[in-house]
Amino acid sequence: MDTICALSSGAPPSGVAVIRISGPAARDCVTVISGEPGPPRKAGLRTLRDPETGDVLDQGLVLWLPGPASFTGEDCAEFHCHGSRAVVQAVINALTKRSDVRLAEAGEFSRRAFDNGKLDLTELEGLADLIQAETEVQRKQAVQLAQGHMRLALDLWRDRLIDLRAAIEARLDFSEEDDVNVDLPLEFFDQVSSIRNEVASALGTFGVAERVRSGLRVAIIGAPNAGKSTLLNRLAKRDVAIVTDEAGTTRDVLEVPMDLDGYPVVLFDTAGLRETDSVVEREGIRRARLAAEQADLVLWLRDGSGPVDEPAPIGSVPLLQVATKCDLAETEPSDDALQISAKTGEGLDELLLRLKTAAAETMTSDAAWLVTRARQADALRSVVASLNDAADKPDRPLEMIAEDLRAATDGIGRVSGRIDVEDVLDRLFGEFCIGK
Ligand SMILES: Nc1nc2c(ncn2[C@@H]2O[C@H](COP(=O)(O)OP(=O)(O)OP(=O)(O)O)[C@@H](O)[C@H]2O)c(=O)[nH]1
Ligand SMILES: [Mg+2]
Repeated sequence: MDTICALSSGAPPSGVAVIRISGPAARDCVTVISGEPGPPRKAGLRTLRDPETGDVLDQGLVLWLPGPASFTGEDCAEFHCHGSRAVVQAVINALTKRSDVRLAEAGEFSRRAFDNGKLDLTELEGLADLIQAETEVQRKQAVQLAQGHMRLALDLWRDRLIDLRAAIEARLDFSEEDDVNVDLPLEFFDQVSSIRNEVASALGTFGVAERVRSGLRVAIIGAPNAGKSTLLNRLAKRDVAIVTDEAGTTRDVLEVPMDLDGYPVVLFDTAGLRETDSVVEREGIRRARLAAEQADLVLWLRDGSGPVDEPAPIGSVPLLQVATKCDLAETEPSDDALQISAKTGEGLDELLLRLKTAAAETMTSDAAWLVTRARQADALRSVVASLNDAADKPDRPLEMIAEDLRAATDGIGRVSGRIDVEDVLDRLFGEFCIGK
């Protein structure tokens, strides 16, 4: 097994850089670069030297993290040195000059942790999400997963299923002896249904988790010149979209992620809806409609200084009516649209509050953990289907019920990564950065 190393902290230059090593040569690497390792898991200030020339490379903290009590389960070490390109390069060069050490691939440390049974697949997925988390709600969801809340539930379900299978096996063995009653007790089927219900209720959290990962999708829709792009720029606090007083300025759908008090929200600015002969604008309008249909919420904007135009409903997507340019309006509006002015800022706090409330409604769950990925949901659905058969068709041969329970256990195993995972792993580790 190769020893791997990588820069695990962010791109240089940075105050401090963390270079990570994992594998059988980790201890020797520490020894030749910074002297005999100190006590495990205690940082020591050392001079780092080129093992061949003895040149001083830098001074920094060295951590010796012997396996199996390490992240990967192998012998590991970390150099915390100054975060310049040159220092990082020099230390990495000193390591990879050895024939038994090479640069790690993306996610390779995590892959070793998985291979050594340190983490299951759901914990890895939690880690991947944690590294990519941009808002507080995303962080919380990822931490639950990374800390093994789902793993624990899966392990318990699996244990219970194995007990139930054992109960059948015992009866199958006895059934050759005629005087033994081989019927399963009612309690057996109660157990099966109760596991099925727990898995089904966990599956119900998938919608929430999906929103947390992708953010609440809010499409800004309305007639040309309603002030859509101006609002987007104001909320994004950047000049993202071109604003002019020409009708039909925006053509492409522009996407801006926002963090609303921890809730992830993605705003979509779109082309103004109208009849037009321009081929480009028509394509823009087609995309605007699509963005509206795929949104969780549509902000229907109209120029509040002009007459009221009724919004066209967009499928079943909830709609919030917004009257813009209220700084120009001379009379009170005749409908109950939310009054805003991107120019003076009036009404924007209220708008943000409504967006946050909508996000909170779709992203709040009482569950201890959430099903966060389609992969997990697919496997859990197959578990529910197998348990449905086992619970609802008790009058079948014991072998068939045993087979349903085996399929359910396999489904659980697919979620936690005990079986059938090579393709999933390759995709997942691609999401990690090098050094994790
Ligand atoms: N006074 C005032 N003018 C505004 C306000 N919001 C937008 N405008 C002006 O309205 C005009 C159109 O604004 P845009 O943001 O480009 O409108 P849009 O809805 O994106 O238009 P299209 O991209 O063409 O569909 C610009 O001249 C803006 O400066 C506002 O709150 N107050
Ligand atoms: Mg625009």
